[in-house]
Amino acid sequence: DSVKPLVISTWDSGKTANTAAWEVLTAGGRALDAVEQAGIAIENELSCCVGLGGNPDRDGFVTLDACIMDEKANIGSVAFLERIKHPVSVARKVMETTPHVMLVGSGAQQFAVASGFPLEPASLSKEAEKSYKKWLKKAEYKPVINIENQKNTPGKNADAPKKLENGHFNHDTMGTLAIDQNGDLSGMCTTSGMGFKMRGRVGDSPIIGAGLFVDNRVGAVTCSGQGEEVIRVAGAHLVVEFMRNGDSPLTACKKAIQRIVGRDETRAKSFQVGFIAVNKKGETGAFSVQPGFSYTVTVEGEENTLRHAQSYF
Ligand code: SD4
Repeated sequence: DSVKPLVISTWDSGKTANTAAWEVLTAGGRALDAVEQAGIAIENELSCCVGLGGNPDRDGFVTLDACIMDEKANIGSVAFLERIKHPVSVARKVMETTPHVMLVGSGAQQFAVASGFPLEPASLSKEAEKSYKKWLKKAEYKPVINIENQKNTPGKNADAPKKLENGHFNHDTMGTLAIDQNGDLSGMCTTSGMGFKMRGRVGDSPIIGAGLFVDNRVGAVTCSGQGEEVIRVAGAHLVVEFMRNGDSPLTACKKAIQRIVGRDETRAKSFQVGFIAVNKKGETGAFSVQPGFSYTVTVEGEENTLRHAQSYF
């Protein structure tokens, strides 16, 4: 017996994503449509780390990464995409209307515009502009652990999510995984990447196998945190493989985190990575390097339950 439908998303802000996905799932829609709607909902909100309101790169430009994967291993991805509001939908268009799986930079933007996505102004959100000005004073690249669950203030670290001036919670790279009423799995991941990154830097989030992986026979995985560390171990794919070999979602996420930390435990103290996973039965699990990683699960009768992942440290 499996739990379905089900949706699980990274961080506290997974509530927004899950709510959008749940509407699709309860109406009998595909998991693919559900996760795309989750991405769109989160890209519409002001955030440090997703969509056009996100923190810019060190040259002051917001550049977006996203990908999507369905139950048939169809995949689409965009990276280093500027001035387009819904990278997750562009990723889906790449998947469904091109012979390719990934488009980047000006080519991705050209494709998006040709596909009917409006070109948005290149301006920063008020929050991002404040953060960027503050950042420019020192101009050091120092990712803040769990920035996704904090107010958008570089250098501050606190556990509790704080409300932004517009009443939204600040949030992060949003990864969403869903099982639909048919029992089919899909996932998506969308982000503005690490704030104040080098121009042209791409993280794990648009890379199938790193930031997201779905195997309809086994399960689905996505993650948030320091993308370089996730790419190094092909993170999401690694977690799916552990589940394929019989591990529960929790154990699989834990083993992948141990793999990442095991390279250099001292260095691992300075970064965050958190995985969330769901298996074909609808069992969920998560694990992170640092405390403070949260995720949101929605199933019948239990909507948007916030859970805190266990962590290595
Ligand atoms: C990245 N994994 O670009 C993303 C960042 C992230 O919440 O998760 N932010 O490396």
